Amino acid sequence: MKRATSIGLVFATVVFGGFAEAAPDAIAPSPVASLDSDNDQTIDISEMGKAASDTFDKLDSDGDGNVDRAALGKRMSKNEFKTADADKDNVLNKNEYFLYADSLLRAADPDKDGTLDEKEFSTKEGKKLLGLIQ
Ligand SMILES: [Ca+2]
Ligand SMILES: [Ca+2]
Ligand SMILES: [Ca+2]
Ligand SMILES: [Ca+2]
Repeated sequence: MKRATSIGLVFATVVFGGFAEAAPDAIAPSPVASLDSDNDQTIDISEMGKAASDTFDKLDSDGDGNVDRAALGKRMSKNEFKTADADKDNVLNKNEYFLYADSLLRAADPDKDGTLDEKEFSTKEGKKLLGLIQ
């Protein structure tokens, strides 16, 4: 996994080399980088939770602490919404939203180290999680 990551980085550096010279901070734009506030190349639960919380607040435009399925749009299918809506009141509160994101994080984390790297984010669950929290 480490090997694959460094090959990916080399590739990205070559591809984005031109940009990197102009803007050193913008090397290899990736979904992980945009969420990785401590820059360890992985997303842990607190970074995920922060992104989920920000996104939830954005979706909850009336600020009542709930989002309905329409507000989530393509982020969740009908069945996923049902699964996430633990108390079956047809809206998700932040806790339900977070727990669902957490279940995706765990599903996308086969090595169970509690963090997702770039490769884990490219799995089906990882992509779903990214779509949900961004
Ligand atoms: Ca991190
Ligand atoms: Ca609301
Ligand atoms: Ca609910
Ligand atoms: Ca992992």
